[in-house]
Amino acid sequence: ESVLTTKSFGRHYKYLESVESTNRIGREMANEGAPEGTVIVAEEQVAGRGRLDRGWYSPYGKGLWFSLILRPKFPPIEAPKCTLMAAVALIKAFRRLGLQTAGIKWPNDILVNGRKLVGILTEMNGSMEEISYIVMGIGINTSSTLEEIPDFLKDIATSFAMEGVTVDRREALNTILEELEMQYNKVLAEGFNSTLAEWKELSITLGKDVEVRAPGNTYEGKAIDLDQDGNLMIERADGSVERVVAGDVSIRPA
Ligand code: BT5
Repeated sequence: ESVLTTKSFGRHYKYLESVESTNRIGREMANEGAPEGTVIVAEEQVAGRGRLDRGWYSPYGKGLWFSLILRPKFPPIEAPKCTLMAAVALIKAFRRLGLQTAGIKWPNDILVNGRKLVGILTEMNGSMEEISYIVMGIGINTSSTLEEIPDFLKDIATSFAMEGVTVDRREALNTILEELEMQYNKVLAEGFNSTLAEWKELSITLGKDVEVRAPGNTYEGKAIDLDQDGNLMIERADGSVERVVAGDVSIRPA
């Protein structure tokens, strides 16, 4: 059974066989006035993107590669927390789909046993005062097998299939859109506090010794908390606390 039960998310829907990047189509559609909740899904992305000009491997039919347009009224400074919100909603959806072991690595990865199942790319357009739109891109590996994925991903990526869980992509997308819509409505009604609390519960980064690679600065420390803006707080050996606004964090083996 896969009947869409959302009110807004996925009600405007564009399905494409092959695109450069669904986020790119999302930005174009948003610029042309596409409403909140618009979803763009592709079977394949030939130039799927991650953060910082990195690529996102998106082979035909092997994953859910999609983007969601949001038009929230909250201030632009809140926008980065949409990535954290999405990660929480995705974990809840995955549990409903039979995958119980996924956790969140700050800021935008969902991992299973240390391997990346999901990447999230949140892009915003607007001014300092007002968000015009957010395009939230989500890539989920569903049926890729270890044999199929390229060598550079063999040690770092996983999929539902590789974790022994079979998913129907249509049902999975419906479940995900339901959870995303519920989480988003909660944020709109109550703000981000309870979502950030849920994020902390589902995080695999907090409490760990990590290496931080921020622009122009690499250091080690312990991830001790998430602040109100969604930044990761790192305690260094000398007791000082750093806030990571943007960057990559790798969890050091214990
Ligand atoms: C991300 O970037 O994780 C964000 C990925 C967002 C993808 C979605 S798909 C729909 C929408 N349209 C797009 O064009 N993008 C979004 P980042 O944290 O920079 O991680 C990128 C790194 O993840 C790469 O450098 C690889 O190491 C790894 N990677 C690439 N493809 C992968 C895959 N399919 N599965 C797991 N890891 C992957």
